[in-house]
Amino acid sequence: MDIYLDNAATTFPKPLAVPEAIYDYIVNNGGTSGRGSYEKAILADGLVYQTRKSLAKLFNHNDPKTVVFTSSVTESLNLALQGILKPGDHVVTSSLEHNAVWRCLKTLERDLGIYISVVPATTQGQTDIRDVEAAITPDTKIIVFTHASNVLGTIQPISEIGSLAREKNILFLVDAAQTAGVVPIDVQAQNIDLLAFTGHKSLLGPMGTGGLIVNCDAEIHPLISGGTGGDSAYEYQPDYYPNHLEAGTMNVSGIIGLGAALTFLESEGLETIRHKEDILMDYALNALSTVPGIEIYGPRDSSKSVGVIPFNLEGHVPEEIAFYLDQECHVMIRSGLHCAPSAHRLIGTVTRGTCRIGIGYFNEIPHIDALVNGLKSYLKENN
Ligand code: ALA
Repeated sequence: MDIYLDNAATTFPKPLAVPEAIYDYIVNNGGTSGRGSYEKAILADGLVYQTRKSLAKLFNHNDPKTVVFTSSVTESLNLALQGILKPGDHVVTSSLEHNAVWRCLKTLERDLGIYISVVPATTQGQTDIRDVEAAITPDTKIIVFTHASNVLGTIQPISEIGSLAREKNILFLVDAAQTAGVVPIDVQAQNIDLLAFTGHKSLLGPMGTGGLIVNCDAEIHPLISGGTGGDSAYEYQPDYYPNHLEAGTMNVSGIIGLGAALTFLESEGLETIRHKEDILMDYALNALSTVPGIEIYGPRDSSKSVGVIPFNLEGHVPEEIAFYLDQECHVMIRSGLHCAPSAHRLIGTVTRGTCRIGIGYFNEIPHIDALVNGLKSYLKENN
């Protein structure tokens, strides 16, 4: 039996309703969205709009038209940062950012002349709101924070940062790559102006789907220009949403698959999902601590973290451990830097990396047992 424990990279499996909805659309419909007046195109358009509505409901956003679809959370973050920042603007960010934020900011620093302040964090990845406040300057345009680190799992104080940003009239952009679908998010109550999310992680949808919730009236310059299916004689990108930020034929099949995943999530309930992942996380933390020579990083507390556990075995190379687990035990985990070197700098693993398990809703206790047994047999064979 294959055991998948890399759900922080992408969730697997997906609810069967997801491939079924995609299959049904491709085989029985196939119409484009926003571009045709025939019945199938109107039906496809309705399904896309329904997915916007489900996302707006999930994140308590009041306008489905400002749920903008993108191909990934990386694109959403680039859209927000590149679309808003101007030369001389200052940005406050965390010590835990994924390269989706960090490389984008560094490129804007080099090519546009923005300024970046990085808020310190503890080695468990915890951020103190006073350090966020201290980093703000009169030029701060955006505070961009990951909601939870993809390396350490640590959940960031998003509500407190949101209140601070609102009080100081600064835009607040949240990277919800690791939290959307498992940790409740309320863009209104948490004062989140821009929420970037992906469809293929805890939302349980297909790859190639993601979006940006625009809960503010900041002008966002489009990343790309092109056809929107309407106002075609107008020579620029329309200024109304979602067309302002969506150009080109949409990923209708992916969005319909995401819509089916959202229906599944709603019927299971976020609380049930989070509760199950917390139980698995607590079990995994205990079971892993019985492995000789293991060093586990992060908060080691499911209430402060999403289902991500990074670890090393003293004297062993993470890639070799992950390779052994896959080849000998059919257990899939991720090793390396996880595209987030800043978080590895915090825990002193930037040259070596770590192993990382990512727990998902479809994991069960025997999967954790297989991982722990696999690590113990690796040690027996390699010590
Ligand atoms: N950023 C994803 C991960 O953490 C791909 O694995």
